[in-house]
Amino acid sequence: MKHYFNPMSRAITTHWMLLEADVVHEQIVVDLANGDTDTPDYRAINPMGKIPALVDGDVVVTETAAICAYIADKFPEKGLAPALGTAERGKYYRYLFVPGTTLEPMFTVASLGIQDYPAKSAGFGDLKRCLATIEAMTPETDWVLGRGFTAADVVFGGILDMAVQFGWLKAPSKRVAAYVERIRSRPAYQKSRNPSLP
Ligand SMILES: N[C@@H](CCC(=O)N[C@@H](CS)C(=O)NCC(=O)O)C(=O)O
Repeated sequence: MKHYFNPMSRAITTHWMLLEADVVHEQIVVDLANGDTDTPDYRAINPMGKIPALVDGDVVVTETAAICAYIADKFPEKGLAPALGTAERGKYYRYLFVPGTTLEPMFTVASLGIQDYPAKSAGFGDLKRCLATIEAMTPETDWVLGRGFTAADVVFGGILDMAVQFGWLKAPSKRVAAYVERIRSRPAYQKSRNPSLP
């Protein structure tokens, strides 16, 4: 399995997921500044020219959340995804999709100071509703699906971690701050940030 990665990119989230699942993989470090993703070979993997990307034999997966979901499903014995067809699976999908479709675009628009846009037709709505969604979806204790940590925590917790780190969330509530702390205390998270850890 090849993981196209750079430590200063969203690929830290997929790397963290690979470590949570304890998956042996080939880490291919991509230099974005050097145009490594501007080549025909890389564009054949991801026409967007973006990382992360995962190549597993003939299977190509791009998009952070899709890669995390793919890894969780490929290694069901790791218990990082609820079973197909369960109520938990529905909830799991919400946590996988809301970061990339809604929270991230909102944080981008907000950090650029853009206010004059049609919030009712823009899929990400407005900042007030996104902040209310974060608050409502953040678990008071443990993980988003209850006691068991899943790929949904990597994706949802990953975006909240970045939002706190980069100041997109200006005043995280106690609940959000505590969840981010739980995320950051995971050994796989720490190893993804500090590869010299055992
Ligand atoms: N929606 C994508 C976004 C990926 C993305 O924007 N990656 C950035 C690095 S964090 C990138 O590769 N940028 C290089 C470019 O756009 O040329 C995902 O979640 O994986």
